[in-house]
Amino acid sequence: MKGEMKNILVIGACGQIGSELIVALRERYGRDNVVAADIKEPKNDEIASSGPFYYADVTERACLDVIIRKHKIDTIYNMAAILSASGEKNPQLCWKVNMGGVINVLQAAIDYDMVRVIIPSSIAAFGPDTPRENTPNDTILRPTTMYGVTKVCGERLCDYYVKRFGVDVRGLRYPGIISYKTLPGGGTTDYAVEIFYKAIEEGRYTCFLEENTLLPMMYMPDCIRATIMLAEADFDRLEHHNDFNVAAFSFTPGELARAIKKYIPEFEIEYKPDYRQEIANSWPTSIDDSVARREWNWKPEWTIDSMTRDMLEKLSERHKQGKLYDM
Ligand code: VAH
Repeated sequence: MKGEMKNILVIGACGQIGSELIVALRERYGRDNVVAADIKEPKNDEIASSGPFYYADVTERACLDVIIRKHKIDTIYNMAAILSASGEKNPQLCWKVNMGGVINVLQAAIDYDMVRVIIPSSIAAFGPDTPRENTPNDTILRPTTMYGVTKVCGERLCDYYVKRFGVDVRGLRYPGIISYKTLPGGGTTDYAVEIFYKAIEEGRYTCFLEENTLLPMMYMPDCIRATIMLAEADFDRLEHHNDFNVAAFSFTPGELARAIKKYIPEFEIEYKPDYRQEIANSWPTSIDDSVARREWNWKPEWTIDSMTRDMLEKLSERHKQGKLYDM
């Protein structure tokens, strides 16, 4: 145990998960003890006005060192990544950002003797020859996307740094994450967020995946809670490190459309699969998260119905104020 997490750096703080993680961590650890960094400026002042923010590129180690030294950072959450769909458009950049970020954060953990680093993985680490139903935590990892390759490499590198250098690194294999505070970018599961905006704005949505594409998903409040629970878990209980399966529910675009129609009966959907269909077909349909439940008491709280109701409530409120896309 390397001591308590006191001064935290969130890299990728303007991303879909990072932008909500920073707010939750500031509430929990104090606004001046949680530093935000990203390669893009915050869209809203919730991040910039609620504590320190730096423009920083996770692949530039010198940028990180300036922040680490100035704020005596002892914990890093590395949320910076290029996701699956964008990664297939520019695989070399995906490797550079995702792996460059992981190696910089792991090396910084050694150089500054950090308490902990959180380096996420994803269900994208699995591939088409992984058992797709109730996918076990420890199984075949032969992904067919560059994003998935970076996640498997990241997992193996993290395990090596735990065993070889004693770094305390942890991470979750996130499923598709649904939220209303920021628009996701470059993901294959993004349809599950876009559909809510279009349902409210236009009453119809053209989905880029086939109707029956079953994928594991999670609502953002569960995602943030799981991330912080794992970060604060007792290291001595952990047999795994940054490759924990977590799940909440799985649904298809058709099932999500039917859940939305309970609130917007006139909602219509059509399906026009694109290149992301092949990516989705390579991923699990459901996840076995028993290891996370055993090692750090994971348990989801949101369901597809409670998530749908909350998403529509929050976005409808913003739409009424003419601010649907004001992030
Ligand atoms: C993506 N949202 O679609 C991410 C996630 C499992 C999916 O990794 O690429």
